[in-house]
Amino acid sequence: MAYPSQALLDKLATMLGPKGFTRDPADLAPWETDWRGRYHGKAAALLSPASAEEAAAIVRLCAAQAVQLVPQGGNTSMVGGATPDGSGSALIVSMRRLNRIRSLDAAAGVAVCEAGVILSDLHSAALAAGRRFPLSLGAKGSATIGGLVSTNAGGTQVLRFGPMRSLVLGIEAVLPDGSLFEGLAALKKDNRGYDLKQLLIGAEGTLGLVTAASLKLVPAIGERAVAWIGLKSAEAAMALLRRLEGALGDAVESFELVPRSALELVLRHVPGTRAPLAEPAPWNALVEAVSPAGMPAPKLHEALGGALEAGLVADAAIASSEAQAQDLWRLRDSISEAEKKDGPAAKHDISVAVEQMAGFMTEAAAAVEARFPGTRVNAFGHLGDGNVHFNVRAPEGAGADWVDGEGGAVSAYVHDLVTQAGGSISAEHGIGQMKLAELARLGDPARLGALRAIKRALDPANIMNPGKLVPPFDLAQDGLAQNHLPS
Ligand code: 2HG
Ligand code: ZN
Repeated sequence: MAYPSQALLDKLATMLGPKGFTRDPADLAPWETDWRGRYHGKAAALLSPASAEEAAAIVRLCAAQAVQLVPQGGNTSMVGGATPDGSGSALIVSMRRLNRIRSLDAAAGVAVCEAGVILSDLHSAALAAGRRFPLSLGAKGSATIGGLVSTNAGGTQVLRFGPMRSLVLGIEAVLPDGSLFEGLAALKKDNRGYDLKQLLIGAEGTLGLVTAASLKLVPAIGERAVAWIGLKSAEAAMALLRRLEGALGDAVESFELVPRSALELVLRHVPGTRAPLAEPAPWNALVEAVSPAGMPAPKLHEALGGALEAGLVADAAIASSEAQAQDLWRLRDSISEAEKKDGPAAKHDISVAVEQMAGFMTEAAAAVEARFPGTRVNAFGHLGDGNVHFNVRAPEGAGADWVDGEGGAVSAYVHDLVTQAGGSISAEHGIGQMKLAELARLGDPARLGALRAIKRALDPANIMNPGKLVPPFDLAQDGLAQNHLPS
């Protein structure tokens, strides 16, 4: 790790101009803390390149002096993945000025977007062209394409079209030596060896700076049907999903599980929301089924009617207008925010095999609440992907320090259970800083060895997003000893 010299800072300031370079503490402050307010860092400057060439020039200059760079998009990481350490030596590279949609070919179904394009802007542009970019998540108004690629983001629409990895057709990125990898061509077939594009997806900026991506667009929706369904158990939710898939096939695009506790948090903390069902149900599913333009509306009503008769469903509300559909989605998309407002929680983003998840959740919730009295499991999310946010709320009245105290023991316990079940401790949020120690503790040696070898090979000086994703090689001797594990 090296502090940038005054000469380097001067050179960067001249190259990037006032719009692209600042050291003003007021400009830096919002980007030195993650959105959950858990990680607080310090940067020597904030760099905002306006082109891939400027980004490459930044990396070349910094690589020459082993100055570390922290790439940043919308700063919506759930795991401190875009926050610098506290040393004040790193430079934040904001990709937000690189925000052009370079091209959008509706017929081919490809959009080439720069890293700073905001997800909801891509949604609008695709719609205007009669297409759709299917990936969506609560933070769509601020999350950027570069961050979504770099974290292989998931979200609420993964069921049919997969996570970011299945939607990225090509990538342009600056590698840690400052060379520009020009891989935007949307080739369907390409067997020139190791797939650098796939390595960069989900690399959390540790192998390079993604400057643009070619993304897959899918047919626009003709009609969508959105329903909020009350259920007795998580197991019943899983059975309902399989039943709906049987009846509607891949028209079922979302199937989100919401426990009563999560809905109550939203109703308590998010103004303008109201309960979707007359009687609160212990579990709820938010389902969206779509049909392409010109096709009859999805047969969600009929399928739900059958499930109701079979006793699988307790109650259901089907949105009868687009405004109602949006209100139902708002309930789901606000859970994170409501949980944060309510108080401290130990957050877990876990996955197990899809068919195991309902049983796992039920057993793990009982085990956690018995072992840590007063805690309240709030597990919600992407049941159809085998991925839930198994968050554990602190006992009533606990302070923010609970997360790093007992919360740490809770997390270790949850992660042990998930690992024993053959699952993952990070299904969609990534490792960042938050899960680094847990990945080191629980990652199998082959996986950790390969992660480290790849990082070492592509970024030997460890300048790209240090202290994230790759657990330290050897704390005593290695450059990565500068990692900052959560205290
Ligand atoms: C979601 O699915 C996000 O809402 C955030 O991935 C989950 O806050 C969380 O734990
Ligand atoms: Zn999620």
